[in-house]
Amino acid sequence: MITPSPLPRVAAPQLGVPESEALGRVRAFADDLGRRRTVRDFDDRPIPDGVLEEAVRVAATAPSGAHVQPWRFVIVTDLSVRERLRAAAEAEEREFYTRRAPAEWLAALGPLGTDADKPFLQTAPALIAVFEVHLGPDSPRPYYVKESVGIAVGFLLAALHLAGLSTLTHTPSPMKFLNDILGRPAEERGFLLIPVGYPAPAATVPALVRKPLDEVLVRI
Ligand code: IYR
Repeated sequence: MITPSPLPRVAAPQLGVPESEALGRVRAFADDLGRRRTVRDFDDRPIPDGVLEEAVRVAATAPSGAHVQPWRFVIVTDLSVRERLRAAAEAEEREFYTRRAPAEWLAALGPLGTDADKPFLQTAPALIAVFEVHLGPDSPRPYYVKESVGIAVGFLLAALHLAGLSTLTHTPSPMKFLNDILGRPAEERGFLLIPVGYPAPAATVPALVRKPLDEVLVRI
């Protein structure tokens, strides 16, 4: 096996944020991202041109194992494709809610009120299907795929929130139907299906409470 030679190196970016501004900036970011909520009831208001593509550009800046960038993002706005995705997801979800899910899991979902109906796949003006890209004819072996794609999706959700858009990290299971309907090759494996848009005027979200910092943070 030939070991490729190291890449040429360039200067690390000095981001130039004054130290006096550091806390204020990160606090403002926390407050802003803290307003993000998963939304399940979307308006049909269209998404401004170019926003989805730029948000994917943000996602694709994520770090990845061995810099393999093992992700693919499919933006779906075509209504007939969204309808097919809804029908296929609901078929899997009906199995999940009536047969596959253990009682304990259903109990955990109870407070959130989710069920097998997924109208948001049709009503949201856009869906972003996120795939992990595994070894294939045109793709190298990736490393830490879930970590890499998970970070990229975090960037994506933050970018869409910054643009004033709401999202839902939908996890239909299994996701093979995404490959079939979206025509993706076998080395691409569904990771998440993300409806994007504006909340319907009457949309509500559960009154969740986030854990206080001292419950999620340990300092040593
Ligand atoms: N995939 C199902 C079930 C589901 C599972 C979890 I964990 C959630 O946080 C929400 C839903 C569904 O999409 O309904």
